[in-house]
Amino acid sequence: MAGAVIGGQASATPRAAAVITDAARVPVLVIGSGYGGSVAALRLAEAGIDVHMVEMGMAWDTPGADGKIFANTTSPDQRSYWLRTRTKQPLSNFLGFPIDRDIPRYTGILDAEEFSGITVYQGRGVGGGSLVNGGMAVTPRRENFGAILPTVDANEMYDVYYPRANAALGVATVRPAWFDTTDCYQYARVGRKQAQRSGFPFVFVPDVYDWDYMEQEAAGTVPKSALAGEILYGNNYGKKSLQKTYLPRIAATGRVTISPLHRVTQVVPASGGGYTVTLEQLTTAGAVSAMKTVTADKVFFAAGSVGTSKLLVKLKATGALPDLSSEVGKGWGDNGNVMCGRANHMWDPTGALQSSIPCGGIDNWAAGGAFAEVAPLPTGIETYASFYLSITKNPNRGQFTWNPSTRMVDLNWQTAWKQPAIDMAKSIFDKINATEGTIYRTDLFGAYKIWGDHLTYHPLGGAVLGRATDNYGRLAGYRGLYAIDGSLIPGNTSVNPFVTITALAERNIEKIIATDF
Ligand code: FAE
Repeated sequence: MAGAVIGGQASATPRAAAVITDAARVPVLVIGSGYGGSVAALRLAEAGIDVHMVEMGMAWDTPGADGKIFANTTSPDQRSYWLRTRTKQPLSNFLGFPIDRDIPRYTGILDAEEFSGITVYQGRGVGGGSLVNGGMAVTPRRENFGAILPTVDANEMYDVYYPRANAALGVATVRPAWFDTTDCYQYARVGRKQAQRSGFPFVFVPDVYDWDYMEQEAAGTVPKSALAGEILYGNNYGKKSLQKTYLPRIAATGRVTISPLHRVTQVVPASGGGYTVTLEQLTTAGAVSAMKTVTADKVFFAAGSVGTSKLLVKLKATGALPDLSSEVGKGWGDNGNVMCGRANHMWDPTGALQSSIPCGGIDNWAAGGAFAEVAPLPTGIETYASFYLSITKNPNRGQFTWNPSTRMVDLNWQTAWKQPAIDMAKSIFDKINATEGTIYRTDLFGAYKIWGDHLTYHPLGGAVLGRATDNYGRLAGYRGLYAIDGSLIPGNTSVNPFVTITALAERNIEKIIATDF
């Protein structure tokens, strides 16, 4: 299936014209096809440079037996998880009971990657995290930018690169008059009312979901996605993932090939210049069906914060790229993610029908260090629950290190390091509970557990800009190697990260094309 129809079935990714062949010599290899990788590929191709993208996940362009490309959140199947035999749902429990179930092992779309003390959720496939995320597309407040990327010129970002990213991603905000009346945002209106009654500012959160399409879903005139609970395992309609924005533009240049189910394992300097890159071609069962070795003049690491950090730490420690900076692997943060639910009174129902796309949040960053999104609990029944994902100013940072005995990369995070995040979230919800006379839910993350403090959706850092790289993502120690994804950002963006990742990639690639090619 091909052809981009905004709002229509998410099948707009062009089929890879030709997967990369063994012994190929290419000008540019991009590792990963999320935000950073897509920005790099598009701008390089527009500048007349041929690019090969390699992506360890699948293409996500072919419907399954049910006629849909993506599985529904309420009925996970093999498409839902990356090489697991049991689901690992972020909300692990309901009414205290575990809700995970067995599934066939498959190269599914959502990776729940487990490190000590934290599970890091990531998208797998052509489009990276854009395939699984909530589409919340938030530009940080300008006054917070200096703490997010201290070495980057804020004027340039807010005048040029944030607007460029927002336009290319198709960012927009819910229509307030519709928000005020639609059943599917009753939960968010309860969230707004309760925030305001406790004196907290409620703000609309922009998103890349097609809001006109969602209004049509509510009117019953189009197939449902947000209103059918689709989100974590992909949206079949409505969401403008990279499959509907950057990737069709990349295809239109005619200069880019994309090789899905290809995983990079090794990058070493090539004897005649450039870099020799080793790729494993994967089956959908996760087995290696072929090994390929290609040579690239330049390599862009866009495997995401975790993927890029793991590769760089391993390549430095094993002697493949020994001159990489000792900063590689450092400065990793969870964007302060923490989740919780509150139990409302019977006179404050949050609605049986809930749009899976959040559209508003509580901004207490300046006073309490937390920005809390009012998130859905799309169970299909009335739960009287309010649910929140908070992004907080958690100062703790982890480090990736090479473990020679397991030959794997570890992350030294500890669950206790979420305590500052919990305290910052409590600065909002203790007050709301006091005002409303309500309590926290204790049944969503285990039996009698209030805080979802075991996970993050927003891994950031590990190849921090200006430390492991220069101020444009050139990796120290090697000409022609770049990091261009969330690994550049030192652990926190004060809001959801992908707009900042995209805008920073736009800034960096413009400079790199002008000076390095
Ligand atoms: P990313 O999009 O993760 O792309 C990296 C790609 O590289 C992936 O496709 C990998 O499969 C691939 N890869 C990794 N290792 C290799 C390898 N060795 N060889 C080949 N390919 C490889 O990176 N952010 C928001 O701003 N708003 C939201 O609403 C939001 N909701 C989220 C919800 C969920 C459930 C999750 C998991 C994330 C969410 N995020 C959200 C985070 C956002 O998706 C994430 O910050 C970006 O996708 C990161 O972009 P990168 O380009 O860094």
